[in-house]
Amino acid sequence: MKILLIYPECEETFWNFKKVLKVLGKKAAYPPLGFLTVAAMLPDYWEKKLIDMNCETLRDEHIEWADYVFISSIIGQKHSTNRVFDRVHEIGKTVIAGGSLFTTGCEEFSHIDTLVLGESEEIIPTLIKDMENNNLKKIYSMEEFPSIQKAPIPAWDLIDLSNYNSVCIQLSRGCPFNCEFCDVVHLNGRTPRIKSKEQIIAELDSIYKIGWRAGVFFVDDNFIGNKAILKKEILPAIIKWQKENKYPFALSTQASINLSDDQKLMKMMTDAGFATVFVGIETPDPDGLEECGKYHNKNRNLLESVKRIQNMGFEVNAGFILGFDSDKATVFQNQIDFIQKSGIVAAMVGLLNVSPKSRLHDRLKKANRLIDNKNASNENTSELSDLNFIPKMDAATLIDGHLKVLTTIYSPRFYFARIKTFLREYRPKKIKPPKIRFYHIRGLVSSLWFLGIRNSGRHYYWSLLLWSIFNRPGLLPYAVGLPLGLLHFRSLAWATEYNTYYRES
Ligand code: B12
Ligand code: SF4
Repeated sequence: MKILLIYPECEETFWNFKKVLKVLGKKAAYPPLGFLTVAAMLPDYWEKKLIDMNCETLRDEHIEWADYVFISSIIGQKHSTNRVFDRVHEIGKTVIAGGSLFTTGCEEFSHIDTLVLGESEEIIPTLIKDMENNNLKKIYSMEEFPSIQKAPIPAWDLIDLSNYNSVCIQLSRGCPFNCEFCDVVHLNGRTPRIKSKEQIIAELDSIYKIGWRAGVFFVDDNFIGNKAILKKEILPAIIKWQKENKYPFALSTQASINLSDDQKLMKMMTDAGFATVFVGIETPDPDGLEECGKYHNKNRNLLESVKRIQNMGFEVNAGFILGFDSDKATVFQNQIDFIQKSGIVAAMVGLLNVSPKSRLHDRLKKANRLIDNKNASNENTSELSDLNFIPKMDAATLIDGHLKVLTTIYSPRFYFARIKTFLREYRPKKIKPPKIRFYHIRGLVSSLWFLGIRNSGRHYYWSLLLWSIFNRPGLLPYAVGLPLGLLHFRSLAWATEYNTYYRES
């Protein structure tokens, strides 16, 4: 049996660092972890080919070669997914699709031959049998969340890792919280399921053995969902492994803000080599936090929490949302002020977006406030994206306010000021510096050329470098590296600006 696995193109979003990746000589930020996990569950005697359209062009010959075509997508790949599906059908092949795009929005994809909804570890054996007997069903769905300990080591051999900026692995699925807008509880449940320490070490070994020596992103919904096992088993095992192997990987992950309350946990994480953490802050306004049920962010000084994490040796990236019912006209300036004071350099500010499988969907449906908009997205970066609910605030004010936040925080003046604020707080753990690689040199030259010479805000760049040399000389590599993100964030702000005016005209 010949299986073609197609990973469609990712749209222009916060996470699509195309411009930065290009200067670093990379094609995509991360490999498609879910798909590689699925591929590893298929029989060895089947032939498999994976086309990540973010790295290479999908050609008709690829599709003609296959007996079946598998597609894996999340919401930011919807338009490319539809185009791929049409082409595969024109060529006359059967499509089997899975991933969160379909799990949360399967009604929209009833034209696809076979949909696999939810986590697939317990579905794949039946799927294989049905494919071999030519007896495919329309829908396969999980009855209950499978044990994550059944997840195999991803089939890394199907991709060229050098195309990617960072590798992804996963320790746990699920999050103990239940924020109103979030569909993670539907996708992965509220009780975090966690891999064994042997399993995660085997995964680290697998990427080490194929020569990877750079970033590893733990894609958990909330890495600290089960703190007790982390502290007792997992982190000690990762610390030991990293020490034995001389810290080959710089680790990053996603966690809730209560990480800042646990000094011991933060210390263990930095000892394990974690250096970056993405946190969902959403809004500094307590009314907004109350409304979306993000109680763990309430009744705390959020700025202090961020600083505590930075002081412990993490770069903090964070997500922010505009469009809550409680948002007042001041929300835009408040978000800007908070982001600037926090030193969160990579701040992802999105519009509220209603996932069909969230509590927010149920509430707004009852209130008749949903808009049937198949192009909905939490970012306003293309004419295909739009709101999918009626906000309390006037919609045009919301869209304009979102644009104002983006163009302000991604302006050179604000961006470089944030880097300085961050470097003042940042106390990285001293780990042997990584071996200099070609892409580090490319990064240095690109930073000097694009930000120091060609950028209209170059005086901010040079002033940051000088400041760093005199005040935080040990952090100079960060003062040179972090500005590169501006190449991406500026283009994100411009795309939003273009789209806002396109819509208004
Ligand atoms: C890692 C991650 C990312 C990475 C993706 C890296 C990569 N190339 O894989 C980055 C940081 C780039 C990212 C970006 C975004 N993400 Co994201 N991300 C995640 C996260 C945290 C984990 C995904 C993951 O790797 N899981 C581990 C693997 C093993 O699980 P899996 O992918 O679900 O795969 C399993 C099943 O789905 C199934 N399966 C998957 N594919 C297939 C295919 C077939 C044929 C079959 C049979 C089965 C199958 O089998 C697998 C094993 O059980 C999820 C949260 C979540 N709970 O899913 C959000 C999530 C997927 N992201 C989300 C969003 C909204 C985004 C962004 C749009 C955010 C933004 N505005 O910028 C962007 C879009 C990027 C894009 N692709 O266009 C949403 C998607 C909502 C939806 N309904 O689709 C999620 C669910 C988070 C959330 N609740 O908001 N994301
Ligand atoms: S803490 Fe994050 S992953 Fe957990 S429910 Fe809230 S938004 Fe979703």
